[in-house]
Amino acid sequence: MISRRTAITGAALMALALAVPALADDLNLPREWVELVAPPFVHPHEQATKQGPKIMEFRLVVEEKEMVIDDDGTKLRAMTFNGSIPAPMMVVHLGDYVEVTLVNPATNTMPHNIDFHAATGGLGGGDLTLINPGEQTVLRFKATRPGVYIYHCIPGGEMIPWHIASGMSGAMMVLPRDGLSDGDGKPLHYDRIYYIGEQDMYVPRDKDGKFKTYDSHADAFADTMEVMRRLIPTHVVFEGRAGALTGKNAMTAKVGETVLFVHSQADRGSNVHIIGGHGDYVWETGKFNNPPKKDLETWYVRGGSASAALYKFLEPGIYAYVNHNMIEAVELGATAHIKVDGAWDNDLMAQVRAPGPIEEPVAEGSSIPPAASTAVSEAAKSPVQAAKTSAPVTPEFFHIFQ
Ligand SMILES: [Cu+2]
Repeated sequence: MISRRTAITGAALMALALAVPALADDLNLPREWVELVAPPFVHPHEQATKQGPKIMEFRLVVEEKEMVIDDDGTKLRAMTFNGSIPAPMMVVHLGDYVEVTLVNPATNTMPHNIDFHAATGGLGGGDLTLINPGEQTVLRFKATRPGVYIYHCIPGGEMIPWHIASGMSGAMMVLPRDGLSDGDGKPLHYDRIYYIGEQDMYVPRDKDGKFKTYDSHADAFADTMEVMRRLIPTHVVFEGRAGALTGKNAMTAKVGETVLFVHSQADRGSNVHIIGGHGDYVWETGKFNNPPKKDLETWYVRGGSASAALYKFLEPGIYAYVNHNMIEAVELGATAHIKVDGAWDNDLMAQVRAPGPIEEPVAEGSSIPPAASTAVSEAAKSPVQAAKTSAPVTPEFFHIFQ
């Protein structure tokens, strides 16, 4: 298996030797330097643009380091672009040129490179960007297909799955120049955007079942590969750590705001679901030349891809954003929260009756005893009171999803 994979990469490198791409000519286009930000946030960008194509400049610095991935202090020998898991999201427009400077500082121990799924040719740039510690390289490619795409390290052989599972993936969004649309010509806009990168992780345990720590990446390699080959993750997390987007780190929004959620998974598929919410418009495969699906409850993010989902929040509260494989959500870490402020809409949901003792139905055709009718209207007030104070309602599921 491993030698075959290596052979695949080797064959690609050999083919490349026969067709070496020329060094880039200068393009007579304006340049824009983009300062990347750590997920779940995304750098400022225009949704639709009247400007012509540009050269969009980005810088990614590889960091090999140890990172804590849960509240128990479990440590991963992580590898990252720009220090975060997932790597930062980049946004460009169709027809722009993406120019990425990839830096591998001398303090690192391994070669790294980058494969952009949005790019065409040369292993997505992997063949042109493999650099040793102490080197840097610059890759340019044209963004020719609109959509959300992942990018990841692809250094060859079993280094590929190891580097990816250690954190080396991120996302790029190529927006249509006139912005998103519903597929029937209606423009779609978002008030906020969040990028959620999901990653399965495989931390070795000692003979007592405790997670092991290692002095170096090299020390961790053999044990980690052994756990990875069994395909049973010890962690499935958003933003590199269980709880990275919960509690005080929850994503935020307001009632009436439309939020674009970009979700990537470089390895395994994921079943994205917002508990109590929906996807109004979902590009499940992430490609904007396909019309979005409407009113989805859950959408599938294929391993090695990203999806984009647009949702307008209609009720306040704490929403759980999960991988709806609930084993992965609750036991392995794939849960985030979205704290939504605003007024409660009693028409969309109300508690008709607060929990109480079971009573025998007395009135024919009704399960509610007439004597309880006053209690019913009293109970129904609780969401209304929340609306009056504009305090965020905390639905029951939030307590369930601690
Ligand atoms: Cu790498």
